[in-house]
Amino acid sequence: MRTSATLFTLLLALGQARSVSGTSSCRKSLVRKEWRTLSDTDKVEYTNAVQCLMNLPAQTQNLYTGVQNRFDDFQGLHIDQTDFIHFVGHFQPWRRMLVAKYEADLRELCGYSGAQPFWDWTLDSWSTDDFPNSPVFDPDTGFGGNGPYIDSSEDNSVSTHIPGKTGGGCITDGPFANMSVNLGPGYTTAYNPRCLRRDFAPEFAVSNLNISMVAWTLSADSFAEFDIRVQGGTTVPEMTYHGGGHLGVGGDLGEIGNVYSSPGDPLFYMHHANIDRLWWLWQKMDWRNRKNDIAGPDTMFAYPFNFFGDVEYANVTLDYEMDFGELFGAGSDDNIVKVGDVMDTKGGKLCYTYYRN
Ligand SMILES: *[C@@H]1O[C@H](CO)[C@@H](O)[C@H](O)[C@H]1NC(C)=O
Ligand SMILES: *[C@@H]1O[C@H](CO)[C@@H](O)[C@H](O)[C@H]1NC(C)=O
Ligand SMILES: *[C@@H]1O[C@H](CO)[C@@H](O)[C@H](O)[C@H]1NC(C)=O
Ligand SMILES: [Cu+2]
Repeated sequence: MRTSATLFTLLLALGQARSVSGTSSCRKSLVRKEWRTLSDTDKVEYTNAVQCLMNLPAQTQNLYTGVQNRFDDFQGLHIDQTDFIHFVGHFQPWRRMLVAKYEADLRELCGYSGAQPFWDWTLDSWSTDDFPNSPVFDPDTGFGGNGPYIDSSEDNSVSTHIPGKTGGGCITDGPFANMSVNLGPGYTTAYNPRCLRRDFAPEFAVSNLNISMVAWTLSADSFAEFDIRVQGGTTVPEMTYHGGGHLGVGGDLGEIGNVYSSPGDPLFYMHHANIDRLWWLWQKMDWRNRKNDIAGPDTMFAYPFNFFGDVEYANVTLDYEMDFGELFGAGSDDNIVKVGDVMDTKGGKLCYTYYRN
């Protein structure tokens, strides 16, 4: 990887993003900020709002039997859709809409006054000592930390063993220490209440979430290539920053490392807001050409993600209709969102931007 050249590209991108302004009917956009730039009061307002979602009635019981609350609706949808939203061209668009809906619910249902924050994990990935000390894991002004160590090296239920994992048990501090993860693990939306587990893997995190990984990803010159870099592969050495966030925190046993039930950890939304920010940043580096650049298959593990052989597919286009179950209300037309509706964070169905800290 040509680190100096790609870092230069990144700096150039940060400069250019400054001059981009909004369009259409989105005049006063929400500005999403990095977690550590929020005041302690704002941080607690956010985690309180997430707890509020966990205390509001579920709306998708018809589809996912185990959902107990509004937070679970999002997890249920992700579990149900997992095999249609990974290693596809709408991987990033689907999550862009999911996070925007989560943000809207925090504001509209729970009175949260801010924007969805993001976790820029590069700031915690200079060394393996930095990672577990991220402000994001702070027990008082964050999401709490790791679980106690559990040896999972012989655990056959673990699909991908992450080297250097350091936890695995229920988290013991922070606002989510006593939360109930209600669905999963894996492909089930039956009610299965349990604690939230984390299993930090600092070495894996540092090697996938560092600034050169980001610079390399952003140096892709087409969405097709960018998206391949973001999604990475399915084995440990092939993983990149998307897997880095999930498995750097989730390790072998953590909920956020489960490809189906990962949104059971509230950090999912902090990680995916950052993934979304980097897509936004990549788009802003050449907005004219990239605001409509989309690629990739409509079917999981089809070209170019055909790791397990060829799969029949069509390419995703701006007219591709993404499925949100009943997240936007039973029978609502809003549950179908076209890729083209989410290409611009300040247009179509969206109205937010990112603060460059
Ligand atoms: C979680 O519950 C235990 C037992 O009820 C309690 O001692 C602990 O303080 C609680 N922790 C948090 C963060 O709420
Ligand atoms: C940063 O990430 C790259 C992969 O993109 C990796 O090769 C390199 O070893 C990482 N640096 C550190 C210090 O882990
Ligand atoms: C999908 O797009 C790629 C890249 O343009 C192209 O090579 C491939 O043939 C397309 N596949 C289909 C099924 O149209
Ligand atoms: Cu993810």
